[in-house]
Amino acid sequence: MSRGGYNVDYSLYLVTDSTPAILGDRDLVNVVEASLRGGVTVVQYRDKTSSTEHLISTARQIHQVIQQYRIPLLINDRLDVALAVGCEGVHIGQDDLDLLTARRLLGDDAIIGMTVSTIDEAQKACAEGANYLGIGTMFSTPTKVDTKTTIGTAGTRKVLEAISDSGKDVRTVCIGGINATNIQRVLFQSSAPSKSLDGVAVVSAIVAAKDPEKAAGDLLKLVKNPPCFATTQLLQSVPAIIKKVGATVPLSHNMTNLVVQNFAASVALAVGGSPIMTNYGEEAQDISELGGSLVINMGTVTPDGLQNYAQALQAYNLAGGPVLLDPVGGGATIVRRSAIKTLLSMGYFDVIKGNEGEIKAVFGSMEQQKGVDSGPSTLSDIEKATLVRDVAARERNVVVMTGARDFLSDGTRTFVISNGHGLLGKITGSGCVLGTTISLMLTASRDDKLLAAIAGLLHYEIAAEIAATRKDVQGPGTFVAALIDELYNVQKATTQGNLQWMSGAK
Ligand code: 3NM
Repeated sequence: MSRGGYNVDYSLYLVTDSTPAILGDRDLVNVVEASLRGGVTVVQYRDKTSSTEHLISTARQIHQVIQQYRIPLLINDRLDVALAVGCEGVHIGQDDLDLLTARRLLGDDAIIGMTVSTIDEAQKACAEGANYLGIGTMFSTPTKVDTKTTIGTAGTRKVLEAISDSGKDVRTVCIGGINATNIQRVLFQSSAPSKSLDGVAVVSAIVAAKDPEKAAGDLLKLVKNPPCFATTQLLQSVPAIIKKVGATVPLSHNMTNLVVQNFAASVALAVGGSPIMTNYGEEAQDISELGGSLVINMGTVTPDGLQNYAQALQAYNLAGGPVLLDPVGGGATIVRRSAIKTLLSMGYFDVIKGNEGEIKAVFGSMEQQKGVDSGPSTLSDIEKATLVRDVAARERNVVVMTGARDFLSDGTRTFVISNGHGLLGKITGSGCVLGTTISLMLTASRDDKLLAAIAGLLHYEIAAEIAATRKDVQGPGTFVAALIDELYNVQKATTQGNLQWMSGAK
């Protein structure tokens, strides 16, 4: 069984119901077609009572319609029906066939979703290779009166938190009693800092609606646009920063390591800047007067290098140009620990960006970092937030700590950003070129460095998400090329006003 090569968008997941109380006397296939016109993004055919013959015939008709929309059809519970129809997968409940057997029968390409209500069920489903989880029951609902438990938004959040470090890219929707009135607050209140819902699943809000097309369209709009109560002033200002970079084409001066010079230059161009890659301190004064920003990346530090950095840092501090420090491998060697101390004493960095090991080294921790990778995290979310806040308050600047979730603070305001994609961890220099991206944003948001860091992170990580789901991306190699494309596309779409910024940021 194949998922048809579709990139599954779980934003608005329709579960069908054929009972007269919900469907009335309408034709299910017509109702599904109307909801597809309205914008549902996944359909699950669920019918607990009809004959196998009827199930197969209806599923076939739905599948024919849905294929025109390039979205997947999943069958509730009945693998035999899914196989007979050749659709994209199944949804199974806790009392149905077990996941491992379903996977064996349907193959690796099939989409298999599972209903979960508890942390244990969710962790087990993740471990067994579910593609997505239907978390519920959110609220009691007349559509399904035999639900075992209602867990509300707080219970959903606990499940999301528990699976956030599963190491698997498992998608999530919630289900039960969700409609146009509560959909936005459900998404907002259910989201954990570490993992958000990918969408909502509904039955009656669409199937029982007088006009399923309009109902689906209205729900999709609500899912795609974060509610007013969730938006912050900062987030609303992000597109303007990105646009300004595109309009002003600032110089991006990178004193960076040998490994990433080419990649960083390409990223600077894609994001809207004009790169100059030189590690020679003597040149810095002239360059610093051209209105750009400087990245000091200690990736391949040498005694000469340190002197060059100091010269450039001084030039930029005097000229007023922003400087970003990337203390690569800061906790790996005595030389690097001491280099950080020297650099911090020599001048001012507007932003310090690093992984957990590096930010710990900036803080002054003597913990050993293995190479330039951060290694396994030893800090809880609260400890990470406290660390970035304390270092930023000490330095009076902005500190960005990257990871599966990024923590950033200006000493007063502290944020967590959950965008990005696992493939960023599989390519060389992904952190370094993020530094280049943020440094360019600093030229466009000189008064609010935190806003610049948020803009840079979001531009970069949303581009990574788009790149990672492109059909032509087969792994880390093709991802690099796609990432550069999408950084460029995000810049272009933002400048043209074609990107729904508020719905992409997590
Ligand atoms: N599964 P409505 S709740 C099909 O908790 C289904 O697993 C649930 O219907 C679960 O959107 C449910 O009309 C019914 O409330 C949801």
